Amino acid sequence: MGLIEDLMTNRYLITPSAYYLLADGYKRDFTLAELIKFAKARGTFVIDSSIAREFLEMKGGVPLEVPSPSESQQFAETGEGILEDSGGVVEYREEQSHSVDSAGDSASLSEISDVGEDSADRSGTLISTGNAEEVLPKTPSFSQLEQEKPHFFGGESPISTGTSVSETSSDESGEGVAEVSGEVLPVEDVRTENSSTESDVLLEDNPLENSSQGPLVAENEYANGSDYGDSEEYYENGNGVKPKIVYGDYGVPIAYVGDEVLEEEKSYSVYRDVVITPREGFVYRAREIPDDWELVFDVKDVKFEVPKVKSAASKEGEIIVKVYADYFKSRLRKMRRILRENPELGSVIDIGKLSYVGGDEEVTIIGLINSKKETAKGFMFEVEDNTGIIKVFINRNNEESRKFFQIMPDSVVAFRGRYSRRGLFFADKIFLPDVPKFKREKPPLEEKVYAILLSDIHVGSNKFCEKAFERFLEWLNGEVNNRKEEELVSRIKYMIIAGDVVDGIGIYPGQYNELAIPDIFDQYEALTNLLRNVPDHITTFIGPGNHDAARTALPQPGFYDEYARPLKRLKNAVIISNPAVIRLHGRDFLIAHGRGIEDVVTALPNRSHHRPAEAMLDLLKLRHLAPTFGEKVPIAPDPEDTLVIESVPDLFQAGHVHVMEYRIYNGVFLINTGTWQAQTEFQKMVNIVPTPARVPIIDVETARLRAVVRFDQFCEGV
Ligand code: D5M
Ligand code: FE
Ligand code: ZN
Repeated sequence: MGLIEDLMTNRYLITPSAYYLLADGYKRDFTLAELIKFAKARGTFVIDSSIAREFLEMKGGVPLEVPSPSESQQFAETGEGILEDSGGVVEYREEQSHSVDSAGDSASLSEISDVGEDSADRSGTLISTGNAEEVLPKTPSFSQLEQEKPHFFGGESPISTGTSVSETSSDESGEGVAEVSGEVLPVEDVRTENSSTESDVLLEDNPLENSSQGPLVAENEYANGSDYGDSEEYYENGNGVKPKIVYGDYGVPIAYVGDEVLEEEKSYSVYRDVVITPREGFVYRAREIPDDWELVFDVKDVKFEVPKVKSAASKEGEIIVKVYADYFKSRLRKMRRILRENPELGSVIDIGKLSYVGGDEEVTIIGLINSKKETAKGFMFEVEDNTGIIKVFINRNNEESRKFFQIMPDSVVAFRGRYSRRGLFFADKIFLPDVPKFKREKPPLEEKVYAILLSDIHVGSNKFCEKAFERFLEWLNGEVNNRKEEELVSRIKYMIIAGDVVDGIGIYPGQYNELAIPDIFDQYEALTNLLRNVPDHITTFIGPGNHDAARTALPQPGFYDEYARPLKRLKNAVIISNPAVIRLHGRDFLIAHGRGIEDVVTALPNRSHHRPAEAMLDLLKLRHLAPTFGEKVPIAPDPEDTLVIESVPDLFQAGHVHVMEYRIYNGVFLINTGTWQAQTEFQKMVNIVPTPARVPIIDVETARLRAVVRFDQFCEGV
């Protein structure tokens, strides 16, 4: 056995650079026992290059000369040396990308509708309303109409480019109620006041705040909140050191050599002291309502077939090509099924068989959009299915051609028209997969039950709105200010968090400077410490986003266990994949982090990060969460496409863009749930203006918004 295996058998680890130094002499110049004895004497179980060098020195070997940090800096500058463990932080600087045409802002603002609905359901607007009578002094109130209207940047025009069916912008703001499909649905905007409320006092009075932190407090917290034990994987290796072992990809053990620094010695808090006790006597109706949830889709449950290649000697590249081919076949198959549900589609024919049909016969083809472009007379697409590729043309005088602006590269659509012998398909109708105009009614629920939707908490960022989040947790624990809020809180039974739960490390250039918790393990620890204050009867679903310790490419099955382990201690928390579908009391909630929105904004005209619900609608109509391959959103080479929106949800939640916005389309409620992070320097550069600390409360029965509770006044100046 080799040095690595021998060391691992003895529960010692070696870094690659140390291995490089020691491998040659192993069993020739020294024995395993000597090396382990040396490491043990040094009080470590990880043999790194400095231990290896000292060991070789001790043995009389000649260690490799490695420059000191300052020397290595010089080497680096002259490009002559090998930089090893210099410990320096590499600073990346980004060019200021583009300035903003701010003149566009206010002009467009009044025209943007945050809640549009399809014309079929043209029955009103969904707008937060004011109700002056209910405003009580020093209490959160149903405040003056506060439209969840993001600022509009970039001078883009909000002109609808899509079909008339979908793109109704509502000018009828100021309506007090939202009428949806005949029902009258009030949407309230609850804003917790900042005028020295009881809750502020409660925070300051927190007895644990001034007490010593560390083990004693930790014990308290177990007794007080969730009684989780120490489930970290530690082991005692006989030398008094209790190192933590984590497992990387493929189960390779990695040494977590973070020093065991007690919290009081750290320069940052992981919220051990945030211990919120439920308000005495507060009655939670939700406790009495039986749980009724089911994870109807989770990527972790999908059994992917291992790709079959010709022989074991196949090159890696071949396998990847094969898997992506399977991936797109799977997409095509699923999309065909969706499209065929549309009775208007007519007879569908394979592209490869077009030459068999007569030129005057009207047929339908279904295919992936390889490319699309505008021509002098209309629009040209290159469309592919399993049997062939064809160019499809639609004349610009045809109303249908406007759908060109809703079609993203690599999405699947259907064209109805005629095949010309010149190898061109002339379309006169375009079908997006879309969702049916009418939804089947679901049986009513016996009692009102609510779900709250969150995303992009970004714990660990120095822009994380911790005060607002703590205030929110107190609110959940019954620190409400009026009867209306009491009713809301009392019936909250579910909480869904759609990714970016922590800020992560090294997500974008310069991020390190904006971290309050510069350690990924501690970020999850901190999040857990906050979330254990969520009352036990609330089931919390937690999914990953691009800032999380999870696979970067979509879909994201979950969190990497070794980092997000603290989350497991939470009672009543369910880790979900990105995407996932949760069925709450018979209503399907499609939850995705929402990176696909970025691709929509890139690919389609007149789309903006500041109007995410509109981009979410584009995705819904294409029935795919990230249709475009090879742009901003990486897609994993799974043999099955799990990003297809296979069944029509009642609600579609996404986050990622940090702007809260919602709308209704053909009975589906679409909502982007904003963030708990104030504007970062990076977002300042790219002109993203977040709407932090707002909690949408969803009435599970209707899968519509019941109220928005705002904690953003606690987030100012973060
Ligand atoms: O994403 C927060 C917001 O920042 C979201 O609107 C996307 C945007 N974002 C993220 N990365 C980039 C890059 N590289 N360029 C432009 N815009 C970006 P979050 O995932 O929380 O960082
Ligand atoms: Fe985010
Ligand atoms: Zn994100």
